[in-house]
Amino acid sequence: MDFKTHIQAVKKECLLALKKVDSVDSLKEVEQRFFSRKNGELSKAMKLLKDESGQAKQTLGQMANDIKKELEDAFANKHDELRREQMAAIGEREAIDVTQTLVTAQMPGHIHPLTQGLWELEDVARGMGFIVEDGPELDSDFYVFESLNIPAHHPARDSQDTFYIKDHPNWCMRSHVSNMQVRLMRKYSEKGSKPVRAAYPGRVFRNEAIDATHEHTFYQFEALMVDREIHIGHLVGVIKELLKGLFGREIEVRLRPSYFPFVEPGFELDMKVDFGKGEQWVEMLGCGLMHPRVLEEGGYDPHEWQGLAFGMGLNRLVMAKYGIEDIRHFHSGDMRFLEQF
Ligand code: FA5
Repeated sequence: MDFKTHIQAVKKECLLALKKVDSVDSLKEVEQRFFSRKNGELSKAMKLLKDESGQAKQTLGQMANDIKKELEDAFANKHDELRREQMAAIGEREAIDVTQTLVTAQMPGHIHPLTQGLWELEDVARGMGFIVEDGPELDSDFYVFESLNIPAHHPARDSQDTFYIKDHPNWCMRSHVSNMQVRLMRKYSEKGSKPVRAAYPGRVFRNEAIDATHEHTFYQFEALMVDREIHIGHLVGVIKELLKGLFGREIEVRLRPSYFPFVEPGFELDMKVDFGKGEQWVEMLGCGLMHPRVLEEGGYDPHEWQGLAFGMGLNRLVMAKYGIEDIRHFHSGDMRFLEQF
């Protein structure tokens, strides 16, 4: 077969194969079959050119180049055509019907159970004359630990291990909202000591082994009072009033002596609750009378002033209120859980 007949046969065959192509993958296969430098049909045909000579060789060479160019264009067009089809299919598949009724209009959102509990507690606290304050989640080691009688290497740091900022050892995610104690007292004592009643709820963080009652990120509701005559009666009274407001009934509690470096004496308060597996005593909060050194840090003379403080685990209170058996439900994003509140 002479060169001319051969290359024209290859062209015909190639155009026929191209016609049958229906996907980018099969296009690649055909391209490989004809254009592969090593053993493509076209390259093989081109090699026959060397048997020709003189003027004929030049004319045939020109013709071969034209055919090659024509086939390349045909491939490019086919490729565009396939891409367009592909995009149209995606458009069809992922179309958004902007005229469709808004789904959210039929499924209004509602307030998260933790926020509901928080707002209820805030209401009761305001009713007792407490101002509600907000504080930083990322804070200095001073406010989270030092100012609360917890120097570096104090064992109390182990139970409140938290998340530190790389290259900034003096900053951490607060492990309790007690980081507000000295900050708040300083604010109130700045222009001469005055009595304080403040609540300061918020999110806290701990390097914690997670289980049904422990999260690494949870909420606390803390409050403090500073005045000239504060005693444990006030402490228990305020706590019981808050619990009564949240639960809508008198709550049975038990106070156990405990140790927090920033109070003296210190206690833990347990509540009898049913998380769905029968009643049991569960630790709900830490509390106590303010340590003289903390009062002093806050700008109050401990010989004249006294204070109380208590920090409750908001997640656990809300669990107790609704009989929620696992703390991990709160941040699960599971609608079956959330829709119950
Ligand atoms: C504190 O955080 C103290 N700042 C509380 C305090 C305030 C004491 C003022 C004295 C005066 P504690 O680590 O025990 O204490 O935590 C307080 C409450 O937060 C616990 O009683 C519990 O209800 C809740 N809690 C603690 N760790 C977790 C956790 N990992 N997940 C969920 N709730 C927790």
